[in-house]
Amino acid sequence: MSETILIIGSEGQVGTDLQYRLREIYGKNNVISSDIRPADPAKLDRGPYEQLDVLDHSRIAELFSKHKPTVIYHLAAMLSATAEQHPKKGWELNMDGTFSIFDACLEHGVKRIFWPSSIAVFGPTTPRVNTPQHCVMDPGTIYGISKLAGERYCEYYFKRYGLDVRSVRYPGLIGWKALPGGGTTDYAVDIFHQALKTKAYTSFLKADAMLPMMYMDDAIKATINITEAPAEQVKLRSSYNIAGCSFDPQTIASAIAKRIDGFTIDYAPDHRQKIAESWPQSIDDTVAREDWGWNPDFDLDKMVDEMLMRLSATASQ
Ligand code: AKB
Repeated sequence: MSETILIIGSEGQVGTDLQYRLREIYGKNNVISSDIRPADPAKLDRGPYEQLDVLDHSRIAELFSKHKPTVIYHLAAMLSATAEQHPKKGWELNMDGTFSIFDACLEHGVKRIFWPSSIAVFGPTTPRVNTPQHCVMDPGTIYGISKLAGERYCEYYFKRYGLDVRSVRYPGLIGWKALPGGGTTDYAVDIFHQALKTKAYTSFLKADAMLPMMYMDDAIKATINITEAPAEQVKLRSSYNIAGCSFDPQTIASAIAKRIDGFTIDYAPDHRQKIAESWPQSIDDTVAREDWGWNPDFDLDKMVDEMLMRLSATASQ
């Protein structure tokens, strides 16, 4: 099946891995990367790249007319911790950016769009253990509020205009190709880099701040699988719970210490601890498993092995 895929926000943590995988599947020139950053001359051989600010309507129209994408992955967003520092900007980027891209999809006849939600849609009165697909959702961060509003918007556009939107609620994502930026779960990536560099890490979350997490390969698998699933299998047009593995800083630290002699962790919780305390500890993803066959491949040990192996190999290149 020939597709022209446009990734919006391609240079972020998910976009970096996603563009790589989609180019393996669809070929380098059928996947157009775009991000607010100027083109990086060192990366030009990866495939087509366009500079795009999602708040710039005329540039969006220009790129949709030029490339005629059939599938969109709209990843551009401000994450939880940064959005708490800049609530208005966070709301504008997360909401207005989504409005513009959804409208462009309708105007230009795009077949399908993936839009990411997050565990941040849940809040302090949500059940925290095995959080169900449907339950109380009272997010307390501007990021979570924008994601919950976005989910409702996805379902509205599907029902009212027939826009074929697919979405999952990402947990904290852990990958080696790119660093996350501005999230509450970022410690779980940083800890690997510091473990390899200095054998020590200071966590900005408390030792027992348990959160749902996922290895990037699983997140990319979920993202592509739901986007490519037959439409009738995607019964929820808001967003699906997906789960990888849940852990807290002390548990991941001891998994790393088993593999790196002398690794130590200490704790200096900051403003992000409060955000973490308002989020689930673990997620029930039964509905995604039943509807479109979701199934993760990585548990904590497999993920720690893979992260240390990949980052060590990159460092020695
Ligand atoms: C964040 O921490 O803000 C993100 C998320 C869970 O959506 N990683």
